[in-house]
Amino acid sequence: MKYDTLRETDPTVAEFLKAERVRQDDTLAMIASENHVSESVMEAQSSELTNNYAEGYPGERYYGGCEYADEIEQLAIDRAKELWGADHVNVQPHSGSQANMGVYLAMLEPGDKILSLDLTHGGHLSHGHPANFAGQVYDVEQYEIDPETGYVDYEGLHETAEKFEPDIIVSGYSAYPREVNFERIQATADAVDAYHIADIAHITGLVAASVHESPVGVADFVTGSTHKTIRAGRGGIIMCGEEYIADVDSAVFPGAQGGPAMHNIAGKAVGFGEALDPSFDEYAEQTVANAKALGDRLQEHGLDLVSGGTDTHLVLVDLRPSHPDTTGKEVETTLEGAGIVLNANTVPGETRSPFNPSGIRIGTPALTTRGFDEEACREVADLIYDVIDAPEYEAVMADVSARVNELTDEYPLYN
Ligand code: DSN
Repeated sequence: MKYDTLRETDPTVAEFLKAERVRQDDTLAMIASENHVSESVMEAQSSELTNNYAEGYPGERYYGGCEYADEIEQLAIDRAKELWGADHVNVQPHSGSQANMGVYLAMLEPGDKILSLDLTHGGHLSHGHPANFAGQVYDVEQYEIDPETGYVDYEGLHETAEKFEPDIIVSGYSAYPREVNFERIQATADAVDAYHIADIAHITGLVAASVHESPVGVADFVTGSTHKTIRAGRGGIIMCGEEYIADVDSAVFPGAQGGPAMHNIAGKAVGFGEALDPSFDEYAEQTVANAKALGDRLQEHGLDLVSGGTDTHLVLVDLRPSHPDTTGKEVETTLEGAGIVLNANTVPGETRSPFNPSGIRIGTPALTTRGFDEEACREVADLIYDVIDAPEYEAVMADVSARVNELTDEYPLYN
């Protein structure tokens, strides 16, 4: 088969892909769930494995032609086990949500009870929101963030668990800046005889680098996505102890999914290999140091951070105390105009709507991949503050855009 480049066969798509590459290169990606994978991970993800059907697991496939798929999936599994110290890892979930679905399917019957953090307090759709299958199939009760402290209300969680008697408690969050006390939540799960899923989607990389407490060996199940702080191929992952292997594996396939996305699993293998290098620990430490520096600087400007700071890769700004008339969506839109991309986010005790909430979530994983250090992140905090404080001034927007251009040139993304 003659190889024609995408530019030759489909210049329209090629042009959009090029534009996306330029967009990523020329803007500051501060969406806390995003990162920039290496070109090696991208190469693996765009490999011939996209053609392959490998239903089943290494050595036990329903199709021929899987010898290299077997090698690669086993490598991804072995590297993941080494990274997180898990007894068993399933690397097939197509996403973090699919990973959660796999555990629910493995352990719950329809109508069983899930106790999880409210989405507007930093939870996730797949933890039981009514718009998601988890909220439709299971009976869901939610716990909250303590509005005074900005930390998980562990006591409230415990009391709710005693009353609700859940089958599963979900910990791990999408917009929570503080270290999660997995052991405390496990104690509640033990007290009410519930399973515990720790969804570490956001902090997979921080846990792998021991920058955040690990729930592996504490919670019954650990789920996550593989393209956020861990910076591997896109998708999900489930970790569990020996006793749950058969249930989890059969829930993922054939329970929830058909053929695994082998090209993404190759990307996972490559990214996990990169994360096993000691330099990854430095990256994870720097990501957190950068978030702290950014958060401190925003506070010096008078902005209010939920929980007063961060232990992780993100900060959550509640705009209401400092800028009561400014919404998160307005800030998201104006900042994007200046080349800083982040997302509007609900805050605990939200008084607006999820579409136009009162906060912004700001993450440092992608900037840290580009080489940003604390000083550079403090400057980014200044730029963010300038836009929040004076979005109507064209001169401010022009200055911030110009400085973003200089920073993206100073810290280039891909060669
Ligand atoms: N959508 C992701 C996030 O931004 O947190 C979680 O799946």
